[in-house]
Amino acid sequence: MSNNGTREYDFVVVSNRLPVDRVVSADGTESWSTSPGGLVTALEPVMRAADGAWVGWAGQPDLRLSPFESDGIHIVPVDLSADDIENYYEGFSNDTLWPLYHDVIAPPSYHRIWWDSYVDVNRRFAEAAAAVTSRGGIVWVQDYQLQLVPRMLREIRPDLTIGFFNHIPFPPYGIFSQLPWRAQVVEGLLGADVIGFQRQADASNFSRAVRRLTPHTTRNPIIEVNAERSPARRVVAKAFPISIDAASFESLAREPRIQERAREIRAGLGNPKTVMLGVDRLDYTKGIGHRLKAFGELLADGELSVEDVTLVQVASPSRERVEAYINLRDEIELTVGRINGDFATMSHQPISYHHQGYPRDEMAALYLAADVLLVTALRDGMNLVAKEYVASRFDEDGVLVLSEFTGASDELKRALLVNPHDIDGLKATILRAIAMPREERRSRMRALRKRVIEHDVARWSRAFIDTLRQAADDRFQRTAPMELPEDLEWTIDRRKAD
Ligand code: GDG
Repeated sequence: MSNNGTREYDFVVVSNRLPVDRVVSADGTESWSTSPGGLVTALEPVMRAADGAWVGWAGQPDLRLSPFESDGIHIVPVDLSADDIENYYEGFSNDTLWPLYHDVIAPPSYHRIWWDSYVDVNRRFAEAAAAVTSRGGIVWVQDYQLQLVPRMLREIRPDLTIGFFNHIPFPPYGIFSQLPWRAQVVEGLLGADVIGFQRQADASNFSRAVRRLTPHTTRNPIIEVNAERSPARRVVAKAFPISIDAASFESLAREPRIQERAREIRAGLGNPKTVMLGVDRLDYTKGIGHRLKAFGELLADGELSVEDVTLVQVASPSRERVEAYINLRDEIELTVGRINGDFATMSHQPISYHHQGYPRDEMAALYLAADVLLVTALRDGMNLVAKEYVASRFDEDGVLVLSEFTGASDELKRALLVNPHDIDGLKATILRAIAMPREERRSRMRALRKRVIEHDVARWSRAFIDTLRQAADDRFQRTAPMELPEDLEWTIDRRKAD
């Protein structure tokens, strides 16, 4: 407990979005349900063991909530106004950083007013974390929306050990250097003791940006940060490929009701010989259009017939107020409509398209129902859908077609790897997946499963937190015991009052 009565925690996770959703029932009563995301599952055991707290936004504007507890997790809400959401979240996060960090697949927009809001909101997150973390505690900041938080937090609380994990790619310098605020972003991240990336290539891109933009020296995986008036600080920047709770996907898929549902799904599609599946947020990084183009051409060429093959495409709604996403939806739905119009028979439809989100049970049934999973992302930090498919296939069947431009392709080498830009190559790979003999499917799926089961999300969070603890130990050995500035409590209180 701090002097001003705020509860403090030794382990604090900070992410843009809290792991809980606000549910308002018909009679107006309000409750919170834990969102079943991978991050919550990964961090829940750590949070419980450390009695930790989660700092983030509750997903709706102007809620002005006090800290509360949900399902045993201590929640510390950060309030965002409608303007913050427009400028910091939909603007700078999703219309500047997202396209820039995904190889400029869509053109990023640069607006100073969005940047100002990003700085302002990052500061509020840093202050919220500073106010609830105990002396010498650990703070783990998540993702691209909060890249300035590590440095801002270190300035307020030099006693803390700070980690940062980037869930999306970190772009090559030739692309990153477009960002008008590139140096501020790099210095923001360098406030952390450990910076985690999905792939080694992302960590290397970051180190190169550090060399180009700052006077700091890099010797993989260490960056020596030299700041005026303080001793050099060591930052570790390396890959920690994220994963899923593989065991829970497998046990869900093993439930008889899920297997029954998988059979029902196939029957509902008219029991085609082959069911192919795509599951993506409706996002231009996911290469949904490339997948549809390849499938449409295979039907047009007569290499696939609508009686034999159905493509189920789940495109879950995403960022629906951002213009690029509104246009993407129109494009994809036009293409789906054309392919279905051109090739449907009275009894069969080539594409079963769903602009909806589904419960986890239904996802598991879909994975079991699919002979082929198509992941054709043009750039993707990791792609958890690929890993979920593999984890669900306890029957050692199913073929994973996986884009080389996903982080997952670094690990899942026995998938059928494709370059989604090469439409002929993609078509050939789809045909190969459909025709693959059972023995080859089994041997490939076995190898994929071994990787996903051994490298699950618990291992990911353990590896990151161990590195963070190690960094903290090194820091305390290299420097004299750190004294908290005397006016620290005052600083935090004053900032909160502002
Ligand atoms: C970012 C990075 C990185 C999707 N539709 C439904 C649904 N989902 C679930 C999937 C999966 C998750 O959402 C999507 O994760 P991905 O990894 O595929 O992609 P992003 O959303 O872009 O995530 C990515 C990830 O962060 C983690 O670091 O891998 O590269 O872009 O779990 O199953 N889940 C349910 N219904 C749906 O309709 N229940």
